[in-house]
Amino acid sequence: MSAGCDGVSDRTETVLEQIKSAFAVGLPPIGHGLSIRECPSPVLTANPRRGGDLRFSVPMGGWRLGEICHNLGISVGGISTEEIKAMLKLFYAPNTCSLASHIALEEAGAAYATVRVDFSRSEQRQPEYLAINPKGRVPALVTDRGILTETPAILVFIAQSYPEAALVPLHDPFAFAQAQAFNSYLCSTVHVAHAHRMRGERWADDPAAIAEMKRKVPQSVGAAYDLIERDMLKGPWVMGDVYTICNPYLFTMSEWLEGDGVDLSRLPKVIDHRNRMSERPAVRKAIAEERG
Ligand SMILES: N[C@@H](CCC(=O)N[C@@H](CS)C(=O)NCC(=O)O)C(=O)O
Repeated sequence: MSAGCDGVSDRTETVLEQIKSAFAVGLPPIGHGLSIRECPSPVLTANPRRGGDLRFSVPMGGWRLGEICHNLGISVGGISTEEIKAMLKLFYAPNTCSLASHIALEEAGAAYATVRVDFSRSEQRQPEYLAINPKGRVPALVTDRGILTETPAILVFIAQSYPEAALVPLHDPFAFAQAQAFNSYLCSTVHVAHAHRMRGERWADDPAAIAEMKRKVPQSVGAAYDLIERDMLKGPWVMGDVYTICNPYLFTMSEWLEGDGVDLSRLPKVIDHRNRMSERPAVRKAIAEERG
């Protein structure tokens, strides 16, 4: 979905005032068009649109922006309030697995909003977020039909919702299952092995046991990556020449390799894949937005 700048109504300032009071935050004046981006603190800023799709990224609870606009009966950036309400909203935290879904949304050309969940303030365990995802984890994707969790499911949802982006072999049951098998392995084996480094308290109370789980991570994550390197990553992309939803997911996990203490020299294909991924505009954009 894209919208020109011309559609911003005269009531934009009124709307921003409403948003300001709704979130008790300060807003600078805006130029043509409207783009509302997240700031590190709970402050909204409005910037001139850089063209392309409407994006807004706001603090926790800010995803109600669409509803506020709807209640005010206005359109933002030429996009109808119904469209804003229907817009996908990704709850994410920087440097986590939610990056895979963020990249996939970009690759798909989806209209979406992002909402940062601040782990440093344990927002993932607060009632406000647990109402969105009772698992207390990111990612969570709010759709017009309900909320989705679990990265492999979200990635397939994105791929099927935007078939023109061809992010999965939709009409080839075997190839589709291969993509699912790869992503399932990342979700159920690689990610879980990685989590033993910082989330050992999920599985044990004894500090010695937690320390032991942490100590094992270079070995367990390394073994999983040996398999990916040797048997699963076809190259140049995961499934060969065709770019699929497996790639943002592998890239996201591969970003953790150094932290997990895995020897990169034994993973030339994985590192080549990571480097190539990091050049893609969608990847750059998602990362810049999460770190910005
Ligand atoms: N199986 C889930 C795992 C989600 C998950 O564990 N996310 C981590 C970030 S990578 C999280 O939210 N951790 C927060 C916590 O453990 O408190 C998926 O693939 O989406």
